[in-house]
Amino acid sequence: MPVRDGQVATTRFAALRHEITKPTLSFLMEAHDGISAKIVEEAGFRGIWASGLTISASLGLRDSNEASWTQVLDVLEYMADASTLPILVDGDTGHGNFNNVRRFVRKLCERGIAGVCIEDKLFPKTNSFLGEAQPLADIDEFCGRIKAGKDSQTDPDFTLVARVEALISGRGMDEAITRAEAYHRAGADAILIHSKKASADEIFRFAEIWANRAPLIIVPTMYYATPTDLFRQAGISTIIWANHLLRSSITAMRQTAAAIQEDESLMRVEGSVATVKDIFQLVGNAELEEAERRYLPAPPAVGAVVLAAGGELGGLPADQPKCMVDIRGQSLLKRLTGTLRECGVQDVTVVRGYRKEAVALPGVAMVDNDRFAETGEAWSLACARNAIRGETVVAYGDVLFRRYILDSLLTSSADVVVAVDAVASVQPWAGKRDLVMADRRYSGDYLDDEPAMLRRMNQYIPASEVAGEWMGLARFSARGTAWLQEEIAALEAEGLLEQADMPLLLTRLAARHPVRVKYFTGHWLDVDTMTDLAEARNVT
Ligand code: SPV
Ligand code: MG
Repeated sequence: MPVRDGQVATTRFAALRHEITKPTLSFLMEAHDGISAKIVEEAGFRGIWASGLTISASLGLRDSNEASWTQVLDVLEYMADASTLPILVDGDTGHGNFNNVRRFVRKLCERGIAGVCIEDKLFPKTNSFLGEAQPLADIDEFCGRIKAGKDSQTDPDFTLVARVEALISGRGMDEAITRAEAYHRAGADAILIHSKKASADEIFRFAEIWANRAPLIIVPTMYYATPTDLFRQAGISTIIWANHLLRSSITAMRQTAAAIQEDESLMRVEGSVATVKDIFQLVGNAELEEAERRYLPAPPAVGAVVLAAGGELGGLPADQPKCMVDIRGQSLLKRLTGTLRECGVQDVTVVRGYRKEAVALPGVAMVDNDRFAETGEAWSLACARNAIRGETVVAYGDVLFRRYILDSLLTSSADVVVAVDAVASVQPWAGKRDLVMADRRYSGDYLDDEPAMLRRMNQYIPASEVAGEWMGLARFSARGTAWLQEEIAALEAEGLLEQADMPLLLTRLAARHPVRVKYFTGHWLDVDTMTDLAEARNVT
């Protein structure tokens, strides 16, 4: 339950009542839909003003009861769902006579709307800042609306605010006070005294005469320049900032629309608008992901085998195995398994060999290739045979890559797919071992999604034929994994398993089965030298 000023408000009704009745000044911030309600809460406000003007305007309507009261109720439901704050709704005139107020209040209570403000005008209302001398309701009739509203609330803490329009309608201070007194006697929990003057003088005069007989609420839209401390000193209970989120969004939307229309491009606006990620965060996508894990059947687990038996990184002190080098506070292996896990690959098996006692990571299974000095990668992979089942990722233990690269392999429909850096085909490739020849080279398009198939992988591909460099990352579907097991068995039967490397294994696989090449352009590296290590420390 929210703790407010040391007190525990057990409901939103109680929370609003507390805001309005507590001795210090409170603030309600305007919202008009679910997302603006969230933004009010995010900003730290303790209550929301659901403005009639801005809810109407956000629907493209005038503040003249063009939206029906049930349509307003629907908007309120979104707002209440989107935020935990109490909402005081602008109930206009109550949408009719006492009978309409009764039904409105009951429905508000049902939907957890903490309070309503009704104004002493006639249905259909007109915004207070339009025209002069708008007709006011008969005092007794309006008192009937107040009583009916109070008699209909189903929560004892529901707040009914009576709004006095006498000053705006030019009826003078005496009538304003008379009306406020009558409304208070009729049961209103607070009085909203409204003014459209640029100076707050009449508000201060009213507050002085009123002398806090009931909490006093104000809306300084027109007398915005008055320092807030003066309202504090005048004993005002609550200030409503009545329309500023809608107004600021109109300004922002106009600027963005004009820039895009003019430029026929998003470049100018991209840096200044909220990110899509921000939207996901605001509407709580993280909660949905967690709920999916709780309620959806778990997808078949994806495993990974990381080949980390190989030797030390030249130049590193203390014979450190390559996968354990420190990249800004985390071992390379920890970063690699972290990326795997972020992509949903939980069961990670590491094949270690060189300085195996130094290779350890909690929650990661270790398999040893004790013959690492005289065997190759295929042998290491075969050491982890038992972990190669179902969908499996195979990765070198010295690579780092951006998460989207693995995400894209995991969502591929191919049974075997290898990540290939196409930029490597235009870079100096001499000395690189895992060069790729494919049936189609990278098109150069940002989104190259056309399938390409692996033909060969080794260090002898002629420069003119190189399609790129394998990043040391491959994904096998359950079927692809079975092919991989068959190929390991075939190498073994032919006496080649001890010396085979991954390029040979993948080339043989590609001769029998489709092996898809997925092109990327950078965003990965393998750590072979101290220079690579320095680069890894920079980019990760
Ligand atoms: C609203 O926000 O809809 C109000 C305040 O009623 S005002 O527009 O000032 O009348
Ligand atoms: Mg209004």
